[in-house]
Amino acid sequence: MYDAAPFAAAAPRRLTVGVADGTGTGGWDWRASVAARVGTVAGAWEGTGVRARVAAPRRTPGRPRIRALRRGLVPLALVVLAVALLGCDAPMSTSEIEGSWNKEVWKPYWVIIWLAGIVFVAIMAATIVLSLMYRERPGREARQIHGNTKFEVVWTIIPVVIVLVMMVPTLDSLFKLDEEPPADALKVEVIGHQWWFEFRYPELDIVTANELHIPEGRVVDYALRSVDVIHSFWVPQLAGKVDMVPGRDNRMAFSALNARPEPYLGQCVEFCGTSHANMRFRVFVHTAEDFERWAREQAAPRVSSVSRTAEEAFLAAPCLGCHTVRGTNAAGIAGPNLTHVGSRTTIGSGMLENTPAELRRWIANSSAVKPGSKMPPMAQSAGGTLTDEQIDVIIGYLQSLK
Ligand code: HEC
Ligand SMILES: [Cu+2]
Repeated sequence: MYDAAPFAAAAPRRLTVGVADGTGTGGWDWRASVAARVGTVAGAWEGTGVRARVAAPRRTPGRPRIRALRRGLVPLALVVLAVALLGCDAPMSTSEIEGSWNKEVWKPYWVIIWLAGIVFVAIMAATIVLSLMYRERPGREARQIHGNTKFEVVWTIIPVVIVLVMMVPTLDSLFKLDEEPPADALKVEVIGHQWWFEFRYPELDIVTANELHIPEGRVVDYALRSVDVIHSFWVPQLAGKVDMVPGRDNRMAFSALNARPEPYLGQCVEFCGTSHANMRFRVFVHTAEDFERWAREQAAPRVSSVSRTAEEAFLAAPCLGCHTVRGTNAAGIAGPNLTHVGSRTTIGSGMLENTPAELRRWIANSSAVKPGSKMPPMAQSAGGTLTDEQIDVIIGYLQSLK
């Protein structure tokens, strides 16, 4: 067994170490200091010019207390910072509970935060109190408790109980999140492309991109897919993250709790290539009536009031090979469906505002805006085939596709 006797005997003594420099004041010497720390007897330094003498123990009353306080302050500052950050109005923060998924995840999370908080406070308090109560004192010897069965049992059981208390609500939430959605859930297919999101509503005959619209309070049953590499679906304030894997349907179901005018921000969270960081989307949560109206408009073919000459200019350009505009013979599927592109607030998967100036930047040379974009440059100045005038006409057409 481990024998502490020699150390216990040495403990109460304090070593003051000085260099034999003839002044007798005793300056600091690192070798002596290290030797004293590891308990080397002073004799080992005989003849090296370092003299160590055993001095009467000196009391330094303020020091352990300050050290104990300082030890407590750093974690305390971190906790204060974390709490302050939790309170921020951050659009990409999971601590804003706006979806049924987040609400469920926060149930075990609160239990864990409280338990961790209690453990933290108890350990910090014990550290401070014990280090003051049992600080080094002359003539006092530490009692060895190594191998004490009672203590070993107690500090094995306490963590097991803590983990069990965490496990019950965690499993409960895991099973709830995995439940079959109700039969009247709205079905949405989310399809990941490098680097944009396609949203299909099979029951409503809607295909759109990068801006998802859902009714408040109604469970949406998402089928998550990919046509190329692995992407991941995440709307921090609502739900996530679930991977979108080619050749496989991943599912998730949740409802958004509150309709509001500003969108919830989403983001691909699985590295998927050059413009992964530019693969964003928005989620608009409407009241039931507003959602009905939106769905009716989106399910219709392109608005009939568009200028026919502008439409002809669009259809004569290379766009129709990759884009669909329902009601015309543009039926490409490599890029986002543009049937109602004029009704979107952003283009390029959340990168640019949907304004004529930004559309011009995008159409002229999209990869200058979004590195790696799979839409080739269209302006003659960037190696494409269209003149600035032709692009202007097409922009007018796209803006009219409400
Ligand atoms: C070779 C295929 C291809 C051609 C040709 C093409 N595009 Fe695209 N387009 C894409 C792809 C792919 C995207 C999505 C890029 C991204 O967001 O990463 C896209 C995105 C767009 C967007 C943004 C849509 C949104 O909701 O974010 C617009 C607008 C657009 N294209 C207009 C046009 C116009 C106008 C033309 C013709 C002048 C054209 N495109 C030609 C492939 C193409
Ligand atoms: Cu990605």
